[in-house]
Formats: sequence, C-alpha cells, structure tokens
Amino acid sequence: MINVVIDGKNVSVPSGTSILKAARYNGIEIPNLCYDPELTVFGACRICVVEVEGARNLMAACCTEVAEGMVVHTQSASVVEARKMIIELLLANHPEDCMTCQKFGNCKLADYAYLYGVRKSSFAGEKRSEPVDTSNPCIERDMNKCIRCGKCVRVCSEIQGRHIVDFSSRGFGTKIATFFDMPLGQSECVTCGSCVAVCPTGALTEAVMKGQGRSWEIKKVRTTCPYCGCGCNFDLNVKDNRVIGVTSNPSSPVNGRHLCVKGRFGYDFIHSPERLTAPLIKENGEFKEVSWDKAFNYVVERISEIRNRYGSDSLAVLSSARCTNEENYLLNKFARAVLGTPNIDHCARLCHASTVAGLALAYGSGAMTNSIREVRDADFILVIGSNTTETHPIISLEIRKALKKGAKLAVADPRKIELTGLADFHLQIRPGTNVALINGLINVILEEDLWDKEFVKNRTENFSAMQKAVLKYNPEYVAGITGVDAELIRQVARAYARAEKATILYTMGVTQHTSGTNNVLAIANLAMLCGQIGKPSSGVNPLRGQNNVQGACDMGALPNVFPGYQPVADPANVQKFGQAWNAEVPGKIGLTVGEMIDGALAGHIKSMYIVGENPMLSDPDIQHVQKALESLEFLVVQDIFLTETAKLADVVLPGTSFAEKDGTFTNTERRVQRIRKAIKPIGNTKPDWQIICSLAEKMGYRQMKYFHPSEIMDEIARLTPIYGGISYDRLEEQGLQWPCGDKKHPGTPILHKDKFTRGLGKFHAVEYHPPAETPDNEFPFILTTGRRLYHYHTGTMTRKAKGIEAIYGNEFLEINPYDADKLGINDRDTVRLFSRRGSITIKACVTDRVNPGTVFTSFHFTENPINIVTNTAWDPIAKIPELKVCAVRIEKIS
Ligand SMILES: Nc1nc2c(c(=O)[nH]1)N[C@H]1C(S)=C(S)[C@@H](COP(=O)(O)OP(=O)(O)OC[C@H]3O[C@@H](n4cnc5c(=O)[nH]c(N)nc54)[C@H](O)[C@@H]3O)O[C@H]1N2
Ligand SMILES: Nc1nc2c(c(=O)[nH]1)N[C@H]1C(S)=C(S)[C@@H](COP(=O)(O)OP(=O)(O)OC[C@H]3O[C@@H](n4cnc5c(=O)[nH]c(N)nc54)[C@H](O)[C@@H]3O)O[C@H]1N2
Ligand code: SF4
Ligand code: SF4
Ligand code: SF4
Ligand code: FES
Ligand SMILES: [Mo]
Repeated sequence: MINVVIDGKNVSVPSGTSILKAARYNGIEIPNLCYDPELTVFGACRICVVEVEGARNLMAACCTEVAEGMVVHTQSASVVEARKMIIELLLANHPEDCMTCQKFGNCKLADYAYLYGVRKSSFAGEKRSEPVDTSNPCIERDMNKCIRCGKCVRVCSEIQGRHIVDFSSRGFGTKIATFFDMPLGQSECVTCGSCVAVCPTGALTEAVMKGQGRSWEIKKVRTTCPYCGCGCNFDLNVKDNRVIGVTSNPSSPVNGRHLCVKGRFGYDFIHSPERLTAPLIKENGEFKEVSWDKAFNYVVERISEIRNRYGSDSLAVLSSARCTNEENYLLNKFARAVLGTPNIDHCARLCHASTVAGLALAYGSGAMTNSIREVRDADFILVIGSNTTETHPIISLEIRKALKKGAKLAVADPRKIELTGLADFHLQIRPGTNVALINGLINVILEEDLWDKEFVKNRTENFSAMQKAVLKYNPEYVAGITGVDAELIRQVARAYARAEKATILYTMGVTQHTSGTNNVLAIANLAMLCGQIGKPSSGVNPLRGQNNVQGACDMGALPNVFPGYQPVADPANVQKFGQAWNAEVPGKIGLTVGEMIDGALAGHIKSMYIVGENPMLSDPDIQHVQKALESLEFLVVQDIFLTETAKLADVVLPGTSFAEKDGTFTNTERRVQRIRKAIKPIGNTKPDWQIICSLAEKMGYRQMKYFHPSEIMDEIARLTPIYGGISYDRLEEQGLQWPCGDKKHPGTPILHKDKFTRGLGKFHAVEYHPPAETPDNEFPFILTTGRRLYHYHTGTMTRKAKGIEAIYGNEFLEINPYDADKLGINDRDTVRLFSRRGSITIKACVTDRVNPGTVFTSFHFTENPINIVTNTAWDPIAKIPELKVCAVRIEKIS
C-alpha cells in the first residue's frame, strides 16, 4: 500500500493506482473527459491535472501513479487556472449550440464550463464545419462537437472488438472517422451504441431521441431487456407517459453500459400504432372491439362449456417466455388449478427442451452451470451451435475479453459466423452431426489419456458404459460423418482437456435436433470427463434464448413439472400444490407444444389459450399448425399485437408490454431481475397477470387475488425451494441467482460445486443418429435456420422499430457460390425453396458463409415464413422439433 495526501486527507491505496482513482476511492472527484474506468488510459484531454508538491509541472491525474509520500492538491489555484484554460480551448472550436443540443444536461463539457465559470472562450478558435452524419438511422454523429477524447475509438475496439472508428488526419484536422471516412451507416458498425454511451459531449447521440425531450424532463426507469436471455438492464427514458428512448446504466450487473442494437434501439414497438388496445371478439370472421367484461365473460362461458362437454384434458395452455415469472406462475396455476388441465407448455419446447431434459439426467439441473462474467477468465472456450455475437451479443463481449487475455477459442458451426473469424479452431460440422463430433473429442481424450481420473472417480457414475460407446468414434471415423478434419478434432480435444478452465457455450445448433437430448448428454459427458465443471470459468453453459425462458421453465410452464422442477409424477408434489392452491390438480404429465398441435388436429384438444407466443410463424410446418388451430372449437390469444396466430383466434386479449408492468425476468445465468412499470398501460390493455387473475376469478376461483406482482413472488418463494429466498426488496440492484433457498442466501453463481444436484454426475452412452431428413435427389440441400442480430423471432417487436427496420429490412437465403452457380442463381435473385411440407419465396444471398450443400435463413420475416418448410420430426425424449435440419430443393424464379 502507498500512503499519499490528497487535499489534506491521508489516504492509502495499492501501488500502481492512479491519482484519479486514489482520489475517487476517497470521495474526491477529479474532472475528467478522456478517462474511462473500463478503457485503457489515454491521457489526452489534460482536464484532470492536479498539483503534486515538488513536481515542476501539473500532472494528469488519470495517468500518473501515486508514489509514497506524495502530496496532491486537486483544487489549487494553478490547477483551476489550467482547467479553465483547457475548457476555453475546447470551447474555442465548439459550436456552442447548447440550447438545442440533445446532450445538454448530460454533457460533461457543459458541466465543467459551468463548474469553472467559463462563459465564453477568449480564444478566437476556428469552428469546424463537418456535415452531421445521419446515415445510421439510430446514431447521429456531429463531429463539430467532438473533443477528440477518443473514448468512442477505445470502446469500439477494446470492448466491442470492432474498430469501426479511429483517429484520422493530423493537427487541427484530426478527427474521428470511420474507415475511409465513409458515413457510419455504410460501415460495418453493428449499432450497439456503446460509443454513444461513453461520449462525454453531444458529438454522438441517439438520433431517435432527438427533439423528444430535454434531459431534466426525462424520468429514467431501470428495467430488464425484453429480448434475449442475456438479461441486460437499462433505463427507459420516459416523458409524458411515453418511452422516448433507452440509455444504458453502468450499474447493470450483466452488461454495464453496453447493450446490443435491439436493447438500445428496439423499443419503438411500445408505442406502435399497431399495438392492440382493446379486447377483440371474432364475429362472422371479423374482429370487433369489446369491453373487458364482455371478453372475460365470453371466454369463461366458452371454456366452461368445452370443459363440461369434453373434460379438462381437452384444454391446453401455451405460456410465454416473454412474460414475467409472476405471469408464468399464474398461468401454471390457472391451467392446473383452475382449468384442471395438465397441458401447459411454452416455447422452451422449441428451444432448450433438450437441455432441460439432458442436463437433468446428467447433472440433476438443466440450467447454465456458471455465470456470464466468468467467461472472461476461461482459458479455453468451446462454442457449439451458438452464433453468440448475433444472438447473445453481451456474452460475446465476454468471449472477446477472454481472447484478449490469451484464451483459445474453438467454434463448432456449419457456417462461417463472426466468431469463427476470431477462433483458433473452426469445426465446420455438417448440420446434425454433433454427437459424432463430441464422441470423437471424448475418444481422443481417452485414447491420449488426458482425462481427469480423480474427478471421474469421485464425482461421477456410469463411466464405463460411456467409455465403451465412444470406442468406435475415432477421429477418422468422425471426420467421415461430420466433415471435420481428423487432426482438427485431435487438436481441439487436447486443448479442451489440457486447459485449466475450459467452458462450453452452446445453443440451438445443439438442441434443435431429433438428437437434441443426446447432443446435450454428449456435452455433459465431455465436461465431466475432463473435470471442467463445478469450478469458476468452466462448466456446461446452455445460453438460454428468450428474456425469460429460464424463468418460464422455473415457474413450471412445462407439462411435467410444477414450479422449481418439482415433478408432477411425484404424488407428494401433487398434494403440496393441491393444498397450496386449494384445488384438485392433475397428477399426470401433460402434452408438449407439438403434441397439443397434433392433438388439436386429432380432435382431442378442443380449446387453446395462447399467451405471448406466435406459433403461426415460429412452429415447424406452419400449414400443419394452421390446420390444427383452425380445427379448435375455441382459441384465445393474449398478445400485444395482432399476430399471425392472433388472427386465427376467436378472442384476442391485449396484454401490456414489459414497459407497462412490474415483475421479474430470470436471465440465462439464473439471475432473477426486476422489470419496472415505466408508463401507464397503452389504451385499454391490462398487464397479463391481471388478465389471468380476472379470468380465474370469473371462473369462480378464489385464490388468485393480488395487489401487486411482489405478492405473487412471495407465493412463488413459499412453494419453490430454488426461489425460496427471493423477494422484491432483495432484487433492487443486482438481482439474485437461484438456487437461493432462504432470505439470507446470497444466491448461487456456480452450480454443482462440491456435488452435482443429483448427487453423482451420470455419464450416458450416446450414439450418433443422422437427422430425420437427409438430402436426396429430390431435395438435395440441407436447410438450417436461425437468427440475425437485428431481429427477434417472429419480428412482432423488432420489425416495428424504425431504426432497426431501416438497417435490416429484408431477409435472404444464404447459399454457397458453388451451388448458386450450378443453379444459375445470382446474388439477390428470387428463389423458391421447397421441402416435403411446402414452399416459400426468398431472395438469395450468395456467400461462402455456408458450405456447398447447406443453405441458411431466419424465421424473422412474415414475408418469408421459413417454417412452412421446416420439419416437425422431434427428439424422442425432449420432443423438440428438428428446426436445424431439413431437406430442400431450390429453384430460381427471377
Ligand atoms: N438477434 C437475436 N438474438 C436472439 C434471438 C433472436 O431471435 N434474435 N432469439 C433468442 C433465442 S429464443 C434463442 S433460443 C437464441 C438462439 O441463439 P443461437 O442458437 O445462437 O441462434 P441460431 O441462429 O438459432 O443458431 C445458432 C447456430 O447454430 C448453427 N447450427 C446449425 N445446425 C448446427 C449443427 O448441427 N451443429 C452445430 N454445432 N451448429 C449448428 C447455425 O449455423 C447457427 O450459427 O437466441 C436468442 N437471441
Ligand atoms: N425455423 C426456426 N423456427 C424456430 C426457431 C429456429 O431456430 N428456427 N427457434 C425456436 C425458438 S428457440 C423459439 S424460443 C421460438 C420462439 O417462438 P415464439 O415465442 O412463438 O416467438 P416470438 O416472436 O418471441 O413470440 C412472442 C410473442 O409474444 C408477444 N409478446 C411480447 N411481450 C409480451 C407481453 O408482455 N405479453 C404478451 N401477452 N405478449 C407479449 C410478441 O408480440 C410475440 O407475438 O421460435 C422457434 N422457432
Ligand atoms: S455503435 Fe458500436 S460498433 Fe458502431 S461505432 Fe459505435 S461502438 Fe462501434
Ligand atoms: S465522438 Fe465523443 S467520444 Fe468520440 S472522441 Fe469525440 S467526444 Fe470523444
Ligand atoms: S444482448 Fe440481449 S438482453 Fe442485452 S440488449 Fe441485446 S437483446 Fe437485450
Ligand atoms: S481525463 Fe486525464 S487526461 Fe483526460
Ligand atoms: Mo429460443
């Protein structure tokens, strides 16, 4: 420790600390413009100067380390004089249009000018006259206001790893520019807005917020992002009951100030004119707006009638990973206690059902074993079937951090995704061959004796069955199946096994297969074999997709478990929930999403209540889904938009968006976080939890009355051991990671530390089976489907965000130049894509991102509904459909 005196105060800080930090730790704030605690020190602006006794010149506090006995003055006359001069110099070239500047009120330059009483610059500086760059619809760049602090340059390269902007030219002409000084909108910028978040002046601002409100008129409400499972927090900026923008908040536990384009610029949907504003009832094929009372009475009447006629099992509920924990809990209670049906499921079935099933078998708990922040300290990262930079952008920043520290990265993906460009190893696997690949890695590790015998002996069981099963998967055999070079398989196996801390991140490229559960079991085997689990920065990490899909599973929106994964098959649980809910709850396992759809077609499901899901675009074989939904006697859809699914409903109930309600979401690392009501419900909408409670009450059920979602959480905590210690007062700042058993429990960042949830970890012998459809003469290509950075699922929300839509407004089919050439297809030609189920048209994007024989597109665009084409064939255990592989034919249209 070093002892110094700052402004007469004795302070003691670790050696190597800068004067600025030493002062800050001790409550003394030194002005700064180019300094940022997250970025490398730049030392350019000099506003942080301080006087150090005995030194000849003033010193920049951000880049001068403390020395023993140093005496520092941060506010002496010479310091103040110097700072005034610096401010005057900065203002000399500044447009001084603070009156109309969007940043005013949050501008550090203006704040310091005020603080130091600099009214006007005494220098007759030359003003700049750069045109304002409005080419990016979300970010406005006015370089006339830039003070060249370089924070945007550093954040873009050091945190986002993108190097979009840099210093260019010299002298007075020095400026921040993109490559070749092109407009930002034409660069490779991903519109994350981190540069906007760090810019101290009005040089970079949110274009979308321009003219919407001054900083002091804006109320900031901290909440959790409604898109992906990263669980970023941010502040909704509210004026006059309108959300006018999003700004990041450094105290957010997962993301700090960083967000992706969806979180930062994807909020327009909240006030979209297309929002549902009143309940709708369909009469003679047309929707009519009705009162809530009328809608409730009609729903209750029809559902009761159907239940009386066909029994409770004829009813089915789809819950929503977009809705809160409280709402999912209530829907579960509504289904089981009020309707008396075991048929409740949700989109996790199309997503991580294989994980929930597979990891429960292997470890006893189907969630991410470690936390997001640990990824940065891993020394080996294996990413399988996850396009992390596009789908979990904030987690990809952690991967970048690890790589910077020297970690090695292996990516198993059939496509050249952005991560493969950063990877040391790209295992460009044939879609649907994961089990072979992972068994191959295990084969090498056993063969070369690189496994963790201690871990296997002490912590696991059933090793020999697994050992026997992988014998035949030698690298040459596996190369034949996967298309991955045998030597590459050896290298990756060695690197994983030898790493001190190796982590596996995986998602849909693993789970959405008829072999989904086996894929997960194989991954679980690999981690146990090498003892890469139960310790920091290692583990098996399924990155959960939706904002609250972890929570929806936790809340029992699944046909086989009550909240907290308490099996329905255990009579003690049936009794526990029956008693708590004061109702008879069914003690049998209900139907999955796919079984409900098939059940509707077969005629034994008569009515569905679908909350916050859009299966008419997101489920495989849409024509089959449509027939099924049309054959129902009664369909209720509760959404915030009139979706493709809602259009088929008999009654549409308008819920409120995340901005209009209180509640909690659980992110992928099991962190339960608050969402907070920022504005009043739009139109005549109601929060989903209130809608469910009202329906229950009208059905004559008396145990669903709450004034506030916090009371629902208290009930959840009472009945759900893993949420036992969770209550709203504990969630304010950082949330809590389950398991959290009681009020004193600090939450659990790492699972399976000393023992697995199920006791011993269990190895499973798994064999490779080819996908349900493989290419043949009639359908010679493999179609694999997935996501794009800019859009989210069926696009109901992101496609209403003007900025996002302006950047990415069309979808394409990725096809290799070799295949395109053979079929006479040029880039941007329209093609028709056929499978055994149906066909769609779409424009081609000729690219080597995909290998010959494979094509790729997303399911975001209703204009190109790819799920008309995809296959419903499902995994026998998890019943997840094979959305990642089906056989297709392609024809050029024009
Ligand atoms: N921007 C954006 N982000 C999202 C979402 C979104 O819609 N948009 N949705 C969220 C949700 S719910 C989810 S579940 C996640 C999904 O996140 P991801 O799983 O990362 O997304 P996908 O694009 O579905 O698929 C990932 C990758 O799997 C690869 N793949 C295909 N077949 C195989 C295979 O057989 N083996 C291997 N190893 N890889 C294969 C694909 O090439 C693709 O790059 O994203 C979440 N985040
Ligand atoms: N081809 C193909 N298909 C896929 C996939 C794939 O990779 N390929 N991935 C699958 C995966 S992983 C998933 S998770 C599913 C997702 O499938 P879905 O869940 O069906 O898709 P979303 O578009 O997210 O639908 C959510 C709906 O909730 C509504 N909503 C949003 N917020 C609220 C709210 O607060 N209250 C209410 N009531 N409604 C709200 C939205 O408007 C939207 O209509 O898609 C699956 N389908
Ligand atoms: S928005 Fe993100 S990617 Fe684009 S320049 Fe700024 S920091 Fe870089
Ligand atoms: S644009 Fe903003 S962050 Fe970038 S150098 Fe200029 S003032 Fe600094
Ligand atoms: S990374 Fe995910 S949670 Fe974070 S802002 Fe983007 S969509 Fe939202
Ligand atoms: S903050 Fe120290 S030189 Fe800029
Ligand atoms: Mo998902």
